Amino acid sequence: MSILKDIKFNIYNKKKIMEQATPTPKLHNSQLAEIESLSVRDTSKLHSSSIKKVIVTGVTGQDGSHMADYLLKNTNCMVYGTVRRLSVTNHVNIEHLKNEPRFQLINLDLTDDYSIREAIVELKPDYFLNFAAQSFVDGSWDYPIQTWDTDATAVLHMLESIRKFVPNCRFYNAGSSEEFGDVITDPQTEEHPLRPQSPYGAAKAAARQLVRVYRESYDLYAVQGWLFNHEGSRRGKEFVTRKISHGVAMIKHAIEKNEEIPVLRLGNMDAQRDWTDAEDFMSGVWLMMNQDAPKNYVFASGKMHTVRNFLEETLKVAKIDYIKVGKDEYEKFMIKDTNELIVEVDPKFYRPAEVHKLRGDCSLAEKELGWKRIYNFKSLVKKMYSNDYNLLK
Ligand code: NAP
Ligand code: G4F
Repeated sequence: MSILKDIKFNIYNKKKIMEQATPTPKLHNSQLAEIESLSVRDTSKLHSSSIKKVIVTGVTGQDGSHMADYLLKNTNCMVYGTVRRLSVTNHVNIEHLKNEPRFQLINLDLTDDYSIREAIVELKPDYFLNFAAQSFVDGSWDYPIQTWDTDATAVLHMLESIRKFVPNCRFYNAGSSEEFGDVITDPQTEEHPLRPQSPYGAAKAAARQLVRVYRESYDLYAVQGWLFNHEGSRRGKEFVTRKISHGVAMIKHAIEKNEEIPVLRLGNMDAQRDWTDAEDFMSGVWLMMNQDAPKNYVFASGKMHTVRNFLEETLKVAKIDYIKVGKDEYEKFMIKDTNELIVEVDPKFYRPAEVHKLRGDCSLAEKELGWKRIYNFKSLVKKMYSNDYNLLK
């Protein structure tokens, strides 16, 4: 068995090997609630050359944390997750990795190009997976410039440093179905034109062009997948699926405790999305990063549901019998027996411009990468609701 295989199966050997691979400095021990992040100034001697180094930006977020889990489980890579300084740290999605010897946090802020360059120059990664972004579409109208800086300009800084200092490093940027925006065919394939409808979609589309230009100009392995909406228990609570799973779990607890019911307020119930379990996408991204030649793919479920469908499925899983009245901004859901209000539309959640429907065609990824999904819409709803219900207990 190679020493790399030992890492996976033998705790004693794992520690021993990582002492060789990462002599200094050590992660903080389990007394601490959070993992201490290091300046890359301190990490230049953290690895042996035989172990591949992967930088995962946005590791505190949904996808970055799942990607770290995927890599630690399925590869022998050393994973460097990036974090930025916040007044109150938010390591809940990576809490379980605090004693993992192949996982190290480093500091990187998308708005600080020096920190991007330092990470690349000092670590000389084999892969750079960029999941960090201002990822909330609605928020991109509130913070259009910050969204552009983080979702487009920062990508340019990454590409520049990679081409100058580590041209063999494989680069992934997290692209989005929001780039398709105002869609003209259904479902959308890799051939669909970019018609973004939000500052967020426009920034991701610009980043895509930069990735292409750098790939073609400098022969970099640089790609940007089109990932359709993906969700799960690590999703931020402002996104509609988690807002629903959390909101319905709150309603269920209130019913069970005979307390006042917290009304869930939503925006456009008719919007349609192609929702996949986020865990299913990690293998797709990694497959995309390990082909003979770089190529962009669509990742999706191929199924489309309205926001209303997601809500109704969640109410069903929660075993809440309801009646529905009204239309558009007057649409309301009430408990069947008591007529108590549980959900209503609030136009304040409508967007300045809406992407009305998105559905991806992932047949190319299935055919060329052999990518497969495990979960479906119903299992996703069940997982998200159960997680929130149990968290609230
Ligand atoms: P997320 O949960 O919002 O995570 C975003 C990550 O970016 C967080 O770790 C956040 O750090 C980090 N970040 C934000 N601003 C930063 C800054 N200035 N400097 C450093 N880090 C910063 O998003 P996600 O759902 O995992 O999505 C991951 C990526 O995929 C994003 O690029 C998103 O746009 C894209 N995407 C997502 C979906 C989806 O359905 N989830 C679909 C298509 C594309 P903090 O924790 O410090 O805020
Ligand atoms: O959950 P959402 O905020 O996700 P959205 O806008 O589709 O963006 C997500 O998916 C993109 C991929 O297509 C990613 F690139 C992006 O980073 C993010 O992960 O909203 C989904 C739909 C929208 O049509 C919105 O108008 O739900 C509708 N909606 C209705 N009520 C609501 C609400 N959205 C939110 N966030 N909150 C509501 O109350």
